[in-house]
Amino acid sequence: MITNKELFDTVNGQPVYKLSLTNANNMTISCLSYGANWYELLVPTAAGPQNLILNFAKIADYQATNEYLNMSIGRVAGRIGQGQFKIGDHHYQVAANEGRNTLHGGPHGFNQINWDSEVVANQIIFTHKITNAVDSFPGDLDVTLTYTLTDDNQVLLDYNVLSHGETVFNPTNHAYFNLNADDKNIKNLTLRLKSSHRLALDTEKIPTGQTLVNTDTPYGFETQKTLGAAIDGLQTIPEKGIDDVYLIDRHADNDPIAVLSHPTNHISVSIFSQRNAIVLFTANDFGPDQPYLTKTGQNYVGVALEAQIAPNAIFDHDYGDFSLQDGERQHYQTKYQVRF
Ligand code: G6D
Repeated sequence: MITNKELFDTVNGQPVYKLSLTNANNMTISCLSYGANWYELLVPTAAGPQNLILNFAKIADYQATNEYLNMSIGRVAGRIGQGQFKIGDHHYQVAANEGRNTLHGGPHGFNQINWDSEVVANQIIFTHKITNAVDSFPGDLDVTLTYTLTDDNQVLLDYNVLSHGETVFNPTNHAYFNLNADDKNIKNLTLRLKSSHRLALDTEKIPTGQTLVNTDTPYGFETQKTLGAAIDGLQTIPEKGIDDVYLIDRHADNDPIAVLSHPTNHISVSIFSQRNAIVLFTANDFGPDQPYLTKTGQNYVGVALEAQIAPNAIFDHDYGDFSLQDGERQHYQTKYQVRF
């Protein structure tokens, strides 16, 4: 395993490092300390290394958008209505950053942190102590985010925390994938999801607590189909694409919850997770002005697949419970099997 750590940029006068790993098959991942960002997923091709995820050239570009481009997301992925929730009988109010609601951990979420970072053996390790005083969530969290690259071409994302005081924790990664070597958007890619239902969302994209059937609708991916077929079938709704929370059906540990494939170049990414939801977001309104390094800014430039516990678990424990008590540890893992 080849490792590297180098200066990438600065943020608020602090160094932002780029850390990378290359395995025995010449597959590389790299990350940025800012946002514990997944910067590159490079596979070898006849034309040279191909990045399967989107990225920018400098930190200012990440700060200029609200796309959370390939950022680590936490304490809590998704939206918390009016930033309000309960743990037991305790009511909490956290900072809003999307109107009256809290999106992706609020204005001081994981994506805003310049993490302590090191690369050791086949792991890129990010650490940080997140405090209530900074992000307004209850309790403090000792957080370790680890990217592991294996010689089986797997990328493992491990989230480990120790809670000081009760809190909530439901992290994800906001990587946008595009498996095309040329400048195509994602409409030609195929997707299969282990999901027959999704959460109903209100006009602010807050879960209503109801579920909707995906089967035989443009949202259905139980059998592999192109993202374009789904997107074209949704042009009459305001979103003009998908930005939804898919509930994962019961499945074996070695069954992927999502498989994203290119129709011809043999490249695919299979996602494995034991949590009960995955957000599918098809970048529906990404304009031409975004300076991605490998793609022209365009609608549907990438597809985000964000494994997590269903966000409405924060108010409905029928969908899970991502609260932690004082002194409690928690670990989640998302695994990406890459084929090329
Ligand atoms: C939009 O609604 C979507 C979110 O799901 C996504 O995470 C974000 O853009 C980047 O707010």
